[in-house]
Amino acid sequence: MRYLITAALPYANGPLHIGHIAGAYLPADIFTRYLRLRGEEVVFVCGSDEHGVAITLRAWQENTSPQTIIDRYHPLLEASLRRLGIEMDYYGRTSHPVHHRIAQHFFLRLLEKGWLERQEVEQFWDTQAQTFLPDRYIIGTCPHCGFEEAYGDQCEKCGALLAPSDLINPRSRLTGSVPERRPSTQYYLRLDKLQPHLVRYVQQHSWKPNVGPVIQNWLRQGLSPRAITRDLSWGIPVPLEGMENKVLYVWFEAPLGYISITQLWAQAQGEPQAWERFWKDPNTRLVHFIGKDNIVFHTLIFPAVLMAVEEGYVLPYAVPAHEFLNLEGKKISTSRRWSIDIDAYLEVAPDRIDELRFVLTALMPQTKDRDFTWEEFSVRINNELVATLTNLLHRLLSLLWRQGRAHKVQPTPLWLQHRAEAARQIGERLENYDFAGALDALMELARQANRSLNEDAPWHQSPEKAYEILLGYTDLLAAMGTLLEPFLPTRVAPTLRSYLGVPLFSWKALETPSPLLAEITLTQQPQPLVPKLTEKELQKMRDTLLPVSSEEKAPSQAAPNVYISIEDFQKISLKVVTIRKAERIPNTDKLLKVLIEAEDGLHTVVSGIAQSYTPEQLVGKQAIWVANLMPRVMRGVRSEGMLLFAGEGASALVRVAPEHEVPPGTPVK
Ligand code: B3M
Ligand code: ZN
Repeated sequence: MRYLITAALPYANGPLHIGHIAGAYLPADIFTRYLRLRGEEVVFVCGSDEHGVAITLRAWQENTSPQTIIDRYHPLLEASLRRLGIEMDYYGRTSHPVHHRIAQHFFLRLLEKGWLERQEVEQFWDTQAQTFLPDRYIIGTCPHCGFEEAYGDQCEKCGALLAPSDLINPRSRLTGSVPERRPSTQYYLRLDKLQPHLVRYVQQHSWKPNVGPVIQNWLRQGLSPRAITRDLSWGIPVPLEGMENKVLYVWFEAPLGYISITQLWAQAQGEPQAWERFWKDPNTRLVHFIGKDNIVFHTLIFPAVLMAVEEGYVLPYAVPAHEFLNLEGKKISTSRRWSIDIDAYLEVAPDRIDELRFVLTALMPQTKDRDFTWEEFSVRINNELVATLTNLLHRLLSLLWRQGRAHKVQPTPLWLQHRAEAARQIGERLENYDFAGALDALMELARQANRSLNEDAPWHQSPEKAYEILLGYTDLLAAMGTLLEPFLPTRVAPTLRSYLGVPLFSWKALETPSPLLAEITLTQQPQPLVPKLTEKELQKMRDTLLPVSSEEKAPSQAAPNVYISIEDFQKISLKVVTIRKAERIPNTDKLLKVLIEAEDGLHTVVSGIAQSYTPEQLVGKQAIWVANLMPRVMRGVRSEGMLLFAGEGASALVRVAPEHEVPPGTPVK
């Protein structure tokens, strides 16, 4: 079989975080590596998504151009993916002329084939910023639940799908001004007419349990025509006269990036036509790794476009979408700074890349959201990766080293069966996109070996018998050099192979119960493959990578640098309070329960400051209190509002207080 593997094209407006890695890039990489070991023909493409409002907005906030933003992030994204061992054949970008050409060609072809329709619509115009506003950059009051900060496409409070014109008191997120309505012309893709073809396509494929229902839901509601042009200056120009200042909708053109990037790959291979083998031969399996928020675009809209152009393109064979990875119980959000960025991780722990891959595979949100905690990170590394797997390998390697360099490979028939069976099971699970399950099958093989080694107890045997026992595990050691490769390819698997002086074997050989080779020759004295993670190391990672206590981070609607109106600011009630009592909340390292006095009596606030202040240092002091924050329960304590501290990093916070004491409850304005 031939495979074209893709992973969602990251927006070139910021770094990737661990959720992106666990949700798309890591599974795509594991899958690709496995298929290569099977000897399949595979190409894995990815690249930067360089258009769309997220990038325009970022540029606006930083008072620079979209080009500056993408030129900064495009190389960074590729570099960090590569350092994580994500082995893409080509990392492209959607600002490339080849991509622009393909996207414009697709648009014209859809027009020619009658799948597009022109519509006059009313859109919101920001008079201060002199730009049309995308739906998401308009906020206002939700007509369903009264939430005052609902976005123009959806209310985050009640979940209702909205159009900007549904909002009461709409205003621009860019400038806070009241937008004007202006007529505009857009092209719509007739998804309604394509629906019957899509229904057939969807029936002919099998979908993961977390993907199928999402598709069915869209189809049940009935697809409606969808605008594929936008009034924006940044993007791929609509190739028609009279459509100046309009660009192709990013979700129309970005998936076409998979095609343009395959073309660029083919060119780089010196075989410019090779891309067609991957896109136009029905023997190719096109597999898209994405996050759950991208499902509709990959399972319905992109296939619709591919079929509608009638140019013989293959359609996605599988769309293994992942759910979300949360962080310490809360949704990851870069704008709210509740995130572990990959670049930051690579900086703090450059030698712990396979360890991160291991944990993210074990926690992969395959069918439901999962949660990453530092606690679990360290337990998975020390108690599983090290205790079960790499200690075993190190133990075997060291025992052998003591006996000399060259050793016969003399597996028992039983162990050949175990190894072949495990390889089959890992492969089967990977082919079903069950990455955590595959890793577990690998760990089960290690557990089995640990048990049997402890039963054999070579250390209690005569030297000859002990050595014979040891030789029984040499085939397993050699096999591990390949079995680990899809999961731990940046350091652990290659180091193991280099100690043993063995090559990568084919997966088929691993599935066959006969010895992989006749002899191994150790090359050097083995060191532990994965050093235990120390408390100190963990603490450093925690402090640098996630400095803000989760409890402190109440979701804020406005991203940093987005202007808010004076009316919005006036909604926040700030008061000076006096701290009357403070105590640590048991079993937490950051939280204090603080009793404060305001003009109306005492209130309790849970504050993530225990690494910067002891309770004694606070009692009797004054602080600034956000009084009207929605109360919430944390660790069983009801917290009213929030105390303000300056600084970054849980251990470097400084209390903010009035210059001299004022009566408790004095407002701050
Ligand atoms: N640029 C990334 C995202 O939605 C988006 C994926 C495009 S895949 C063609 O997070
Ligand atoms: Zn609502």
